[in-house]
Amino acid sequence: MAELKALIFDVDGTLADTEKDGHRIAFNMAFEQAGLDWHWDEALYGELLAVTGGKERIKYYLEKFNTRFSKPAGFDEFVKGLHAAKTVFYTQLMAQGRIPLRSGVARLINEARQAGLRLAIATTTTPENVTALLTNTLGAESLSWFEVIAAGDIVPKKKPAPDIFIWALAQMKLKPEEAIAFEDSRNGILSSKAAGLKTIITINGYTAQDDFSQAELVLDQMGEANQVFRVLKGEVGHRSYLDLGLVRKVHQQG
Ligand code: XBP
Ligand code: MG
Repeated sequence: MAELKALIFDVDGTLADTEKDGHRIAFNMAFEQAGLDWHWDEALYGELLAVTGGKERIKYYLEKFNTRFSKPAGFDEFVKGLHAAKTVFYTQLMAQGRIPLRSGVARLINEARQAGLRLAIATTTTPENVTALLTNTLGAESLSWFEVIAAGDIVPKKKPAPDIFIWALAQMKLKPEEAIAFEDSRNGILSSKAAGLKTIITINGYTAQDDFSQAELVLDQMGEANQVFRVLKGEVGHRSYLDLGLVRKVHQQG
């Protein structure tokens, strides 16, 4: 078994619960600003999460849930404009410190840094959103902790395609067996597994019912010493939260 050299993190849903109270709100603010009567409530947004990428999600909404909207000339530019406005609103929400990191995330990242492991991010979200989340949670210096931040349109095919993880691995000159992925969703695990990565899942409200049969470990959260995790799949021995020792154990298995 190869030695574990790097941890590769998804962002939305994994590092922080950004979808319901972050992205969704920012989309709605952009729609309102543009004078559109579209509103994505929590339930509809859950359905829209089937498609990753904000621009792609807007198009999916119009194809499947709002077919009566007549597309303006220059439709792609219209969607791009809406999405750019959404990104501005989203980064403003992050600057207000609205969304904390999920339990255990900061601790695990620090453990990994202390152990000399390499860190990367592989996400479909826009790069500015990653910068905003990290800066407003771990501090601006945390951006330099991640050797690679693979995000947004850097690869044309977003998750569930494996491209973003493959791109991150190539940048780091690592084989998939030398890293492990952290994900929260079905699209995420389809992507990480197709890139050949062992994967640890932390579920959230939108992804609790997803099929994670391919995952090595499925938890409700990473947890802390005083915040015990619930194990939905996998072997954790005596542990009650996800520490680096357990990550290494999962990496070594099978
Ligand atoms: C994240 C996404 C993104 C965000 C919105 O998926 O699907 O589309 O919801 O980001 P994952 P943008 O966690 O699997 O990477 O609007 O910036 O695209
Ligand atoms: Mg995610």
